[in-house]
Parts: sequence; structure tokens; C-alpha cells
Amino acid sequence: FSFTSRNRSSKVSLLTRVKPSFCVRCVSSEPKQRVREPVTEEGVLSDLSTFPPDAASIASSIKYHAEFTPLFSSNNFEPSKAFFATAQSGRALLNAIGNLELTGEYADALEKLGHTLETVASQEPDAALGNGGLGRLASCFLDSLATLNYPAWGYGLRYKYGLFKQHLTKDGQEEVAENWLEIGNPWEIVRNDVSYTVKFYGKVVMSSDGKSRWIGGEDIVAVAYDVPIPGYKTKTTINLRLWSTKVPSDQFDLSAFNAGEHSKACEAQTNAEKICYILYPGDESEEGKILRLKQQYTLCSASLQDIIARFERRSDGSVRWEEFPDKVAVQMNDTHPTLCIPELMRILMDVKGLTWSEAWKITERTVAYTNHTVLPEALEKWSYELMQRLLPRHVEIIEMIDKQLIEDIISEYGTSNPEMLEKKLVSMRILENFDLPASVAGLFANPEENPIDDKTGEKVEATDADTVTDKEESEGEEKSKNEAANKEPAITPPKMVRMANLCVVAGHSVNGVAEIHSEIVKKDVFNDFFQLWPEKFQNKTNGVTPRRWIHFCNPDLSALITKWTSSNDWILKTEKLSELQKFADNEDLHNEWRATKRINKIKVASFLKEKTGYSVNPDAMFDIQVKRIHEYKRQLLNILGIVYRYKKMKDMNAAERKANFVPRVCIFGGKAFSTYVQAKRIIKFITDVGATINHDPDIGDLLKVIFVPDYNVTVAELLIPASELSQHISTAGMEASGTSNMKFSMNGCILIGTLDGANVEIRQEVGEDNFFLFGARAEDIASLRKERAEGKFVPDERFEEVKKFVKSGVFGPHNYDELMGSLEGNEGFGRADYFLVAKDFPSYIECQEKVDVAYRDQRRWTKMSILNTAGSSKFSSDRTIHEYAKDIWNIQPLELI
Ligand code: NBX
Repeated sequence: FSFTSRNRSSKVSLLTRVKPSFCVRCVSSEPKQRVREPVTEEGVLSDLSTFPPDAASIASSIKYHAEFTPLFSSNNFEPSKAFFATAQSGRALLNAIGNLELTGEYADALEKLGHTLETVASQEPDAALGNGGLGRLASCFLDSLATLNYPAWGYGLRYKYGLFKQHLTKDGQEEVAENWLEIGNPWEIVRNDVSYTVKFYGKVVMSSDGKSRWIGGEDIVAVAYDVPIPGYKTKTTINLRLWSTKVPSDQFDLSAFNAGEHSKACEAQTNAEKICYILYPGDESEEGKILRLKQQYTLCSASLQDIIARFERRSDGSVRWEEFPDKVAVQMNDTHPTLCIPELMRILMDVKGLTWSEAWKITERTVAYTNHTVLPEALEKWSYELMQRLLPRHVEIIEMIDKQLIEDIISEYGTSNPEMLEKKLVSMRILENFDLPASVAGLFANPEENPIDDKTGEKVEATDADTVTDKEESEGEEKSKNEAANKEPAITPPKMVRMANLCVVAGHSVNGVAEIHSEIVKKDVFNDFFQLWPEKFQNKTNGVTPRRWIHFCNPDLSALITKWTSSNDWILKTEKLSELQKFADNEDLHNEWRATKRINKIKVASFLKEKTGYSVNPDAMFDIQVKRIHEYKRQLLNILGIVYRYKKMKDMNAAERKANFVPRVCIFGGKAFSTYVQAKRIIKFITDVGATINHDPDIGDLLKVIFVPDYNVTVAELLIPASELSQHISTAGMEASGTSNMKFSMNGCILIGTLDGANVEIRQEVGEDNFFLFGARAEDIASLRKERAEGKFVPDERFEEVKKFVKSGVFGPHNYDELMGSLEGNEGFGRADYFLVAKDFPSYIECQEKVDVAYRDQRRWTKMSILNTAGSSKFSSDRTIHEYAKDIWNIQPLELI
């Protein structure tokens, strides 16, 4: 079907594919001049409205995002600055037609065909190809890049299966494969003309010209699938290029197949295809580790080959490699794309013939790194031995970078203090558990034997008096032999490659994702690097797109904001949201605000009924914690707070209960990583608590506890607009930023939280009175942990009471010993309450009592809610992207002609 849009005279056909040969792309030699040229071999889009009408397809214009590594490639002459990430974008249709301002027309057209937009939209499976916040952030960034007309692309892998579908059974979480491509994917354009060979294994040889060459091994092919990302109210559409892997066509073993050895014939094919089967395949086995490393390398190699090929094509025959960093930026979103560094070095040196120092200068100026976690166990390390087998040339390059780093460190700190120098080297080196190179090893062999002259930094020659006689030496040897024989054989620690260190060393910029997190990155995680290169370190506080996270997911609130701020400018200029402040006490706004929230709550109530069978009262407070299940995010603190509330209710009579408690619907959602046992226990515990409380006739509507299965972007779009209180209660210093906190605040939800991640900035922006703060501060965590581990901390009586209550079996026969044991101040069951649940429990429950008091006063609550929306303007990803563009990528928006 077709129709003429309000703003654009273009026919739009649903579910037709854009033919690559009809695509256009933008080219400009200056940021402000843009001309369009037809593209035949590469279907890069800039402007949907310029597609021939019969080919212009909304359906193919925007799509899912996978675990991707957007390489936002910018530069002056083509859209291609690079950004690496994971994407998790949910559904595409409403976002696409919304950004093109065609929602009304689409709805009308569908109605004429006997359908509603809502039903059609609900047919689309969520593209849950990301993991959590990291991936969703990348999707928001793509929306902002397109909206703001920045020349940028995303790159990623096209996973056949998403993370997993979460089912809840009587045993807790069960994972089921998520076959999101099963019924086809109208949002992608397969580009069989854009493919690259990616190599694994093999060996490095020196060719006659003295250059290293990587030969042999196993080759696979990465084929591009393009996903157009249209901006809001602009003609710009950027590209998300996802790679799918297959076996090179000449490698199908026809003779084996004909000889009846079918499995053998298909082996190479399966090997290649399985690289893109799933996101984060289990990596406990050796096979699993190899697969993950193959995924990372495929992404890096194919994307860089693509970027370089485009750079060369644009260079009019004379490639000036030194200009590469002016034209291309690669933003590595976490460490998954770290192999970009040695891959760019390899291509520049081994394929393009540059010298080490030329290639290094280019690489350094091109790549930048965003850190998303301070958890030491989440900082990626790869086995050196495995990496050397799979990527022998890259390991040589990494060794060279490591050697160069050692030299830099020595030249900065000198050798006069070997102890300090050794500490620096141990903490900063890319290669972990390695001996020092021979050139410096002597310094540390035995400082007693090799004293260093403090003034000159030179080794002092041994005098006769220092000389060990042969006899003494052999006696010494004998002694050590005896000692060794009596000891357990020493376990040699495995040699590892530290990916984050490589990113910090090679990147010209390193950023955290919220102010407090960036400070921790400087003061703690990468402090030694910060001391050496302070100019590299930056903060880029995360943001979320106000299009998806207010305008589309909460149309009633959007209309209200437009009405009260007198225009819809706020969608692009979120600073206009602050105009709501002047109406924070206006009764009419209050009534409309509350009515909007109530409509959203009713929608959620019917969703919960359908998904879980539980009925909830839409007049109760909707209290929500939705995020990945992780001990540091402390869903356990939330549920123990609920248990405390329940126990208190049980100790009262009906009248007292009613007088003392505000009715609440406590909603949880989130996936636990499939091998994260403790996280799965938490899910099981929450569902068990819910099963008891929800069926307790004494409690009724006063308290409901619901775990929403299979939390994803679509569920978030439904829950967030209906939320009144949301929980962001991580142990201070552990959540890098959080982004759902921003979405909740934008939608007029009040946060209860610790001073962690972006909470700190949200509280500053919305005002201290409009945020429920509790808990220990980041700077106190280390000493509190120590106190807890040493058994010096005495938990609050109320906490002990709650644990006893759980152990009494009130929530069923399941044994929660291990879960509850993790909260004891000893190491018996894990990490001695490492996340300080016991410590923060009293301030948390007291804060929750203040929440009840505030909610009873609906005028006060509504004002707080309005002031949250009004104060959330900083958290638009448009602001974040402008900062990346200016401070890291050095790019400007294109001005459309
Ligand atoms: O990135 C998340 C952080 O936890 C959030 O605080 C932050 O807001 C968000 C965006 O900056 N990190 C995250 O989602 N990490 C991963 O998904 C991840 C997955 C696997 C892995 C490392 C990180 N090996």
C-alpha cells in the first residue's frame, strides 16, 4: 500500500527491500557541503526520501541492532567515524515511522487494510542481540548520531540467536534459544557484494622484502548486512553494518560429500557459521574461549578492512595514510573490539607496507576506548597461548607494543627505584605473568646484588667483597633444592593478555561513562596510566534517546510535555524540559500528569495479568527494579527489604497494616547470565517470595511481588512509563553509570538509590529533595568491606530478623543457605557480604519508609515526579554524542542541503 506523507511526498511500501543499486550516500569534502552521488557497489544510505518511491521502504530502513561494534567513522569526506559497542534496540517499526514523522499516516493506511498499527507493531520480535546497558547505549547513540547529522556508522555481528529467552519455572530461570530471525528480517539488506576474508591460526613468515606475513590457517568470509538507522526529523539515515560469517565458496568439500561423508563435508561450513550463532557463548571450555575470540576478531578484522577499503576508494589513487586518523575514528565500546589495535597495525605494516612507527602513530590517533566497568573480574584477559595459536601475528604486534610500553615506563620513572619500577611494570604491562625482557630483567634479578646508583641510575659493579664464592653459591643451590623438594610444586600463573591495558596504551582517549566512574577510572582502575598520561582521560556521561524513551514509549506524557512547554521542540532540545519547573505546583498539570501515569499503570496491570496471572491494583505504588541480575546491583537488598515489610505486616492486625503501609506492586525483571549461579538463586528467591506474599489473604493488595519474565527493550518501554519508584541501589562505586535510571527519571519516576554511577548526576539535576538517597559512599566501601570481612561489623537487628524469617521456611521448602550465607561476614559462603547488603540494609529500609510518607501526599509526589522529568535534560544521548564528537572524534554535524 502507499500513501503520501504529511511532510514528504514519498510512497512508502511496507516490507519491501531497498535495492542497493538505488541507494544514495552522502559525500562531502567539507563538513558543510554535501552532495549526493548514486552508489552502485555499496548501498550506503543518507536520505530515505531520495530513494525511488517504489523502493523506499520504512521496513527496510531501520532495524535491530546486534551485539555490535559501531565504528563511528567520521570525517570530512564520508560518513564513517567508528564506534564499537553492543546494541540492543528492541523493535524497529514504531521508532522508524516515528523518526520519519509518519506514524499517523501509517496507522491510517493500516486501518484501511483492516489492521491496527499496534497489532502490526507487536508482531515484530525484539532484537535482543545485546546483553544489557552497554548494548542499549549503543542503540541510543546511533539514534542520536543520525538525528544530529553526524557522519558515523555502526559495525557489529549479526547473531543468529539473541542472548536467550528467559522462562521462569519452579526452579527459577531457564534459558531457551531466541530465534529472532526465524520468520525473516525485513530490516536488513544483505550485501553479498561487500565481504571480506578473515583468517585464523596459520603462521607468520618473513617474506623476501623483510616483511612479516601471516599465511596458512583457516579462512572464513564475513558478509555485510546493512541496517539503516534513520534520524528524527532529518533526512540523514546512517548505517549499522552487521557481519555474518560463512565458509569461502571454494572450500566446500564436494568430493567428501559425494563420497557420503556428509558431516565431514559440512564441517568447515559449520565452523564458519557458528561464529555468528550466539552472543556471549559460554566460555568455560577451551572451545568456547576460541569461539569468543574468533567473534571478536571477525568483528574487528571485517570492520577495519571495510573502513580501510572505503578510505582507499576515496583517496583518488594517491593514498596518504597519515591522513587516515583525520578521516576515521574508531571508538572501542568496552574491550570486546580491542583486537582492532593489532589488526590496524598488521594491515598498515604487513599489507600496506608502512613502518612500525608510521603505523603506530596512525593507530594511536585513530582508536579511543570507553570503559564500562570497574569490576576486576569483568576486565577482559585472554590466554596468551590461545591467542598465539589463533592470531600469531597479532600476538607478535602486542608483544612489540608491550615492549614499547616497558621502555616508556622506564624512561618516565628511571631505574633508581627498582621496587617502584617493578610495581609499575607489573600493574601496567599488557602481558601478565611474563618475565621482563632481557634488557631490563637484570635490574630486578636481585636488587641486593645489583645495587643501582641513586644519582646516575646505573648499575653499580660488584666489588670483591660482594662476590659470592663458588662454594657459597653451590651451598646456596643445594639449600634451595632441599627447600624446593619439601614444598608443593610451584604453580606457574598462566600468561595472559590484558585487553583493557592494551586499549589504554594504544588509545588516544580513555573515558568513563559517568563523572564518579571516570574519577574511579583515574584514581583506581587505571591510576598508573593516569599518572603517566593524564591528558588521555575524560568523562562522557551516558545518555538515552528521548525519542524512544519518552516520545514513542510514552505518547501521552509526550503530548502533555508538548502542551505545557508550548511546542515539541523538547524532543530535540531537551533543555526545554526545564520549562516544566514553573508548573510544578500547577493543579491542572498535576491532574493531567497523574491521569497519564494511571493510564500507563493500567496497561502494565493487564500485561502483568497476561504474563504472570497476577492481578494488581493500579492505584498501588508501582515500584520497579529492572536490570541484569547481578550481586552488585543488589536485587537481594530490594527483596530482603520486601521481606522485612511483609514480616512487619504480618505482625500487625488488618487496620494497623492499612494505616502503616502504602500499597505497593514491586516489580522485578532481568536476566541472569546462564552460568552465574548466585544470580539465578536470586531470581528463584524473588519468585518464591512473590508466590507466598501474593497468595497471602492477610496482605491482599497491600503488597505484590512480581518477577516479569524475559525482560527486554519492549517490556522496558511498557514498564518505565508506568513507574512511580525505581530502584538503582548498587554498592557505591560499582555501577559505572546505569542508563535505565535516566529513562525512569525522564518518565517522571522518582529514584531510590545510592550515590553511584549516573545517580549522582541525576540527583544533582533533579534536586536532592526529589531523589531518595541512602547507603554508604564509594570512598568508604573498601574500609567497610575490610571491617565486614574481619568480623568487626555487627549487623542491624532488623537484618538478622529478616534472615531468620527467611530461614524459618516461610517461603517454601527450598534451601536458601547459600544465598543467605553470602550475606554473612565470613568467607564460608562466598565473599563475606562483599556487596555490603547488611551494611546498607538499615538505611535502605528507613529510606523506604520515607518513600511511603512521601507517596501518601500525592501533591508532593506529583511535584517530585514533574521535577524529575523537568530535570532530566542532561541525560539525552544527543548531549553525550555532541561531547564525543567534539572532544574525541573531532567531527562536526553535516549541514544538509
Ligand atoms: O554499561 C554497562 C554498565 O554496567 C552500566 O553501568 C552502564 O550504564 C552501561 C553503559 O555504559 N555494562 C554492560 O552492560 N556490560 C556488559 O554488557 C558486558 C558484557 C560482557 C562483558 C563485559 C561487559 N564481558
